[in-house]
Amino acid sequence: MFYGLIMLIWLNSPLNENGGNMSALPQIGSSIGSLKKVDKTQNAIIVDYDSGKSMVEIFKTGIVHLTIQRGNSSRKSFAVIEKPEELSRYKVDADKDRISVSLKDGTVSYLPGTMGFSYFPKNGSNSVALTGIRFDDSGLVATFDIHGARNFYGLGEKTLPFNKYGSRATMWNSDFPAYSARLDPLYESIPLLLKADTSGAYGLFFDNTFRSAFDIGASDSDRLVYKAAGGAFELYLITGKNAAEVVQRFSELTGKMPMPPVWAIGYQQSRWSYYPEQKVLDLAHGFRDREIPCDVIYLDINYMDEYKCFTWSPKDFPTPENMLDTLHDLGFKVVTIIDPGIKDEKGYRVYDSGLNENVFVKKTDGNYFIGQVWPGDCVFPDFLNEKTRKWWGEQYRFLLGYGVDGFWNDMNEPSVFNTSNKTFPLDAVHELDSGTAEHSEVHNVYGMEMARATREGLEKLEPNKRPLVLTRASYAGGQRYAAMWTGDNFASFAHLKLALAMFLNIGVCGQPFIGSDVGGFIGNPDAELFSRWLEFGCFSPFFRTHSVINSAQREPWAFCAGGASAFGGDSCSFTKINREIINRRYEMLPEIYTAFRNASQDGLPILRPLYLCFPDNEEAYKISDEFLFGSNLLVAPVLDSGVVSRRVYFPDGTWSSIYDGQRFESGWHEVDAPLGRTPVFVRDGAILFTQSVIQSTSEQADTLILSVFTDTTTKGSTYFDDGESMAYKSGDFLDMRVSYDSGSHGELLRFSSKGEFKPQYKFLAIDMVERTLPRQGVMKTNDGQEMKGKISKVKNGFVRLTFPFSTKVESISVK
Ligand code: MIG
Repeated sequence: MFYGLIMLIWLNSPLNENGGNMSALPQIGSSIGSLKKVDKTQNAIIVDYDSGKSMVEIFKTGIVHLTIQRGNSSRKSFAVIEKPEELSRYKVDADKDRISVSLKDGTVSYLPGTMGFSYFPKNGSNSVALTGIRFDDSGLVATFDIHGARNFYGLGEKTLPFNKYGSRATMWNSDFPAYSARLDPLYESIPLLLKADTSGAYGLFFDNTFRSAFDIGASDSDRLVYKAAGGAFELYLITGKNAAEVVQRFSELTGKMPMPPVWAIGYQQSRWSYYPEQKVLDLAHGFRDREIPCDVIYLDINYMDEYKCFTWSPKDFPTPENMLDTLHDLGFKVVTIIDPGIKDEKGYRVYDSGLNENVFVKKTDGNYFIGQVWPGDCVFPDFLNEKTRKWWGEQYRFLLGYGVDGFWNDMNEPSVFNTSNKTFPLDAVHELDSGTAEHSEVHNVYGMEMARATREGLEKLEPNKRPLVLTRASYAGGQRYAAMWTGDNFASFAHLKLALAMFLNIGVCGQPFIGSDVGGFIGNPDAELFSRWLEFGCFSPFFRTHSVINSAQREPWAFCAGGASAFGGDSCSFTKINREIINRRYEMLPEIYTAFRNASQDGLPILRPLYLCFPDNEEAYKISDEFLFGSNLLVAPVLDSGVVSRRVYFPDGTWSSIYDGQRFESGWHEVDAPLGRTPVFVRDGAILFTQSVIQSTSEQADTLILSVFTDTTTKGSTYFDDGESMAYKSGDFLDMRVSYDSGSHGELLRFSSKGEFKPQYKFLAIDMVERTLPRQGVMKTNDGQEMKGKISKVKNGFVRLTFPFSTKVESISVK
């Protein structure tokens, strides 16, 4: 409806090519008065109006921040961690008529008189201009001319089409079990819109935490309309030479994912709920007995006493220490769920202490807001302030004391059962670190601030351990605190497709650590759907099977004939297929761990849309059913039932199947995809780092395998550290770099490593393209030793040379 209203307000005057002719635009004096003065401080240009102000700042990464607001008070961003630069470092012209900033990739102008704002990229790609803004009692409305741009991505967790052009989207964290395509909004809000096509890219980050809405060419084909229900217009224009650079810069602005513990990237098993204790132990033995690898078991709400946070059910978990000890001995980690609702019950220690410290959210009348969630009537911590976050962080001492390894924050949209809006009253009062805010202003950051409080608490309680926090709700910047999963999906192929579509767009919004409930949360997948989803999960950053209460058993061995009988037989082919898929995750671990390391440093997603890596390829912008995993792998998951092959688009270069070495040139090809073998290809020229199978990351694999996917020359690298402590931050890691060269002298691999960490592999295997002559390999170490390699044949046209593993390896020559 409000879009109709906008049409009345909007004027039709695109900027001319010089970005100068704003005269046809209306004055917005009606909403914040007329221009008074323009001031330049060290870090900002500040423009005063009768009843508002605007401000221009520059961030070093090529980002221009424009604020336009009513009134004078300002709010500190929850998302942005970067500081604005001194203006003197840039070419800035500022006077009353025009402020312009020249950046490497283009020019940004702001006209104080009309509030026109525009970006002209240097490479001649589409410009973008704010052509009107208006504030009134229902918030703000801003309209942009998008000048012919038709590819927009990002906006976080949305089941809208891959390309957001032509869509409307809302930002309001919402709990919608069994959501469907185009149902919006969902659990998370990341208001970053990424324009990207072969001509260039830019990002528009709207850092306003009120309910907001986007209309991306849906009502008017060349306009983007943005509306927020309150607050200031806070736009970060992110420049860059292509989408990857824009995404990297956004991650500089909002922060990077910290390195997770390695067990958090293994396979994880969950359901609502595994209980009592004995069932949990049986589950653990179920994996080990069948030799199906698994790292983590999740305990959903039934481990608690009457769903009360930071308690154990005395009936179902009478000896949690013993259970945790046994699970740890079996090589499992344990993650427990923690919701925000604290049972309103005198005598319950968490409630009493929270009351004492005054940490719960209040209504306007000063009484606590009480809402129903799992424990019944609950109060809710006000994670928006430091005192509450500290208090909350401290609560985890209880579960850590029993040996719990990681934490899963659910229901933090926040979701409430018995209020009409399914959340807190919009005028509930939050105490911020400075000042107070109504719930309507901070609703979208409540979940992220809960995850933050959890992480900060864990870091304080166990400073040398990397925490795993998993969250359902989040906001821009949430990657700093927690991994996230896409909530209560459904067991269908349609939902499997939605998961990928969401991942591709969440990834470019700065959050690399994402996953979906494998198999679909609600409903029961048949064996085929489960295996297909497991195949996709194997190449999802976060890899966890989870299902709703009363669902059929969902262990990898539960899909044999006779249905999903609990902990059923083992000889069936589905179990074999599922074991092979999970084995692959563990074989790929060096490659996956390296992808995490890279993401934690460069901010690029782990699961990447094709256009991010092939910005000049027109087709790459349309492909929403394939992705790149890290920098070497192309994955084309099977997303339809009843098929054993699919069409795959291969971007520039040559690609080899990881299963049979079959090579594909760029373009479209029909590719075999029998159940269990999601099509995965290695980029020509890559050196792939894999390892022999282990049952969990608590085991050391025997063999590190380097596969050289070329017969000319190339380079590759992989990353190792202890996988759990913070020691890597002070240099205890190993960055293993390898170059490969082949010529008349034979073949030569040279190793040059950075860092002191010593992986404990026993063997180093080198897989190389097979040639007619049998070859001999000699390894030299930097302490003068020489060792001969053992030759064996591996499949797919590869020959393998095996050596004892040594971090002292300098070179391997093959003749
Ligand atoms: O109201 O804890 O998305 O993963 O199993 C449902 C029970 C609450 C929602 C989560 C889901 C979890 C479930 N929770």
